[in-house]
Amino acid sequence: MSADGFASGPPPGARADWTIDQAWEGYSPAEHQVWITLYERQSSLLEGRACDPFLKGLEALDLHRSGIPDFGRINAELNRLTGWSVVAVPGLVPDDVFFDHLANRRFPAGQFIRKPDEVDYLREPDIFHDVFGHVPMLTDPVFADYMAAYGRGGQRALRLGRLANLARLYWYTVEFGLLQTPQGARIYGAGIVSSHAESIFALDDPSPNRLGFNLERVMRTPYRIDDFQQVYFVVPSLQVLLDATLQDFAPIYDRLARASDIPIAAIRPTDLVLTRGTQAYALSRAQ
Ligand code: HBI
Ligand code: FE
Repeated sequence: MSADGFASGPPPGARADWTIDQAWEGYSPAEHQVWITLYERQSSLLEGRACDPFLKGLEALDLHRSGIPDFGRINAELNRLTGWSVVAVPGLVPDDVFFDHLANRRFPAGQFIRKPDEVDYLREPDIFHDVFGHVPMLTDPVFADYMAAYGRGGQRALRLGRLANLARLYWYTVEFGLLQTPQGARIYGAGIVSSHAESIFALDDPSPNRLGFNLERVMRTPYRIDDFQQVYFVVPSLQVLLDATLQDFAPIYDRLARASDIPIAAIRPTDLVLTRGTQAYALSRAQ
């Protein structure tokens, strides 16, 4: 097993870059029904919660069709909009493979869909998390550039041994990021927007901290992989995200090597505090 816990090469049936055929015609009516159930539950919730670029992406890619989308169909439009395409993979892929796909504007999406009894939580990103959660934002030119820049940054972080810091940036933006708008904070993070409960918790619950986005602050902050986040970071615009990746990370990594992690629920004097959370949810789960 290699460092990141993967067997030396791609699984049987997968290509060298870990991609597989989506085999859209192979999905059963029951699998299409899971997508429809999840889609209808989320889309009725997201007006007024998801940011405009996300909602426009859902429409542009026609993801509300009845059932699991055919990557060939959505890629024609996605390619035209931002040069991105969705490729099918069996599940999580090694970090270096993941970053190479992102750097080349290919989003690796799980080919499988969760079981009806897994509707709320699943171990590994399935096609609903990846295609409903991540792909609509790839229709936005600025975010599309950010994701490609992140892929290049990930390749460099692997070479420098700084992946843990960079993974936090992905987690608190691409997965759990919030965007400031004149109407208030709106969701752009895939992990939130694909979760019914967290789409409510992230915006409405008094428990989590909501802090202004700061690149190095985020890269020093651990995250939860098993429950709602205890802190969400809010960007003033997607351009701020892209600009943050266009600087040289070497001096940042040098400073991070000498800086300690910031406790997950802590608020620092230099933080821009939008919500000083009660942490009541996290405390109730800790007992
Ligand atoms: N593989 N398919 C897939 N999807 C992911 O989101 C993913 C991955 N491999 C690695 C990974 N994410 C993270 O470890 C990196 O963001 C650091
Ligand atoms: Fe994800």
